[in-house]
Amino acid sequence: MERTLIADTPKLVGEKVKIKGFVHVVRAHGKIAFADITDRSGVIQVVGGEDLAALRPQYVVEIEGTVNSRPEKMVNDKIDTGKVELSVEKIVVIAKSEEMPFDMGAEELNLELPTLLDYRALTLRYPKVIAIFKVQEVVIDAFRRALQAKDFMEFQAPSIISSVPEGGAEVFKVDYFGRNVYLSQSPQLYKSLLVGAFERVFSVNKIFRAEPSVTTRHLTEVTSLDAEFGFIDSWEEVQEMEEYVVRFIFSEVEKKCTKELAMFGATLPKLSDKIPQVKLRDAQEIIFKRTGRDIREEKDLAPEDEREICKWALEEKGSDLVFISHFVTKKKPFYVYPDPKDPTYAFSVDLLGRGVEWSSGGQRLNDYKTILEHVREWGLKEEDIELYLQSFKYGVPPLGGFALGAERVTMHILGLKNIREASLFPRDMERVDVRLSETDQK
Ligand code: AMO
Repeated sequence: MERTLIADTPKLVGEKVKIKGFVHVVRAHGKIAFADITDRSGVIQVVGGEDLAALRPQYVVEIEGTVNSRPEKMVNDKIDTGKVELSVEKIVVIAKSEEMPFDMGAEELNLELPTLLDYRALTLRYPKVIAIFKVQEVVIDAFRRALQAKDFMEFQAPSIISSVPEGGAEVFKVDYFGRNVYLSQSPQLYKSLLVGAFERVFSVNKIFRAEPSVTTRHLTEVTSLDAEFGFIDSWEEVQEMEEYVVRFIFSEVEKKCTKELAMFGATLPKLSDKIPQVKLRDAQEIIFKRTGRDIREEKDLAPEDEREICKWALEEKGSDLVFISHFVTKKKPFYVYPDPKDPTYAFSVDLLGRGVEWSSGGQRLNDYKTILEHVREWGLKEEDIELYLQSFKYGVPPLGGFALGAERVTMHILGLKNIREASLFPRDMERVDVRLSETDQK
């Protein structure tokens, strides 16, 4: 008999089927037993006797039986197969599982984060954990499709690079045949130079940040959703493109992830007709007026400022998202485009959502001579970014772009407390798959 996917069983009432999947939970009541069996398509209740009662959580099984309608009062509206159940006729155990270290059948896993991650290969099987990554897949796929629809071309960015495009110390040095190179902090220089070849590009790739602190919003390996395009008329065009992409992502998640959102009691971020936008200086003024905290001379927003300006955006503009523009030029990487009216500030724009930064972006310098001046001023070596400079030497149109962190977007769509939950295999300074102990240090 061919395998039937669990999701198809409600259409097959009265018929014999064979399902294959995992035992999620077994409930034995005397001679009668119930089990929830999951496969990639869903979950179904199976009814049987001693054979079924003998199964253990996470056993891999093949079950033949008849699909029956459940009695009215046994219908479970919470699952798609809630109107049916499978009466067991034959069970084959395909693979056994050892004793569970915790109750995988519980309504909520309720594990401390370290335990959730120590047992990642197992906890990834939990339906609510699976749901996080279904949402993330839709986010990434929507990012791709939104840009493809605007004629952007996908490229594969290198991970081994010779320079530190974003500046700062948060970079992993790699011994490369006796020379120093780095794990890519960002595909920034490649996406910009590719504008010279393809005009509009995007990439979905890993970036690496040697974040020396353990916070709820930082990883050392991040999935970066990068876009860059040329022939822009202004930095605002970059912001508009980003808004279009983010709206498309939300609409796709709304369409395809109803079940997953419901599992988390999550609602998509609220949007007004247009995502509000404020300059850094104005944001600081707003925060000062609202809280009395005078941060007006600061060069950037601290995490509590980001939370406050997001609160303002929601209360005053009805939006969970807000663009902050015109950051301090010297606090941004060398490639930012200073505002000609006031070069202290740059045509850069961050998107904040639900209290946290989701992306950075803006217009970039495209004039070769000005780029060389910035390279010197920012203390970079021309030879480290030779190909990038080569592109601009031979002419690149006005350009800009942005990068969204896929884990942060997923985390804030679902209201997760820690970004690690939104990464299949999160890396931080204390963990690479397993917890790193001091004795591991070389
Ligand atoms: P930036 O450094 O702001 O900008 O990174 C872009 C976005 O990537 C995500 N992100 C992170 N997420 C989790 N943990 C981290 N350690 C981490 N670092 C970054 C965030 C952030 O907003 N080249 C520019 C982008 C551009 O201008 O196009 C850049 O890298 O969501």
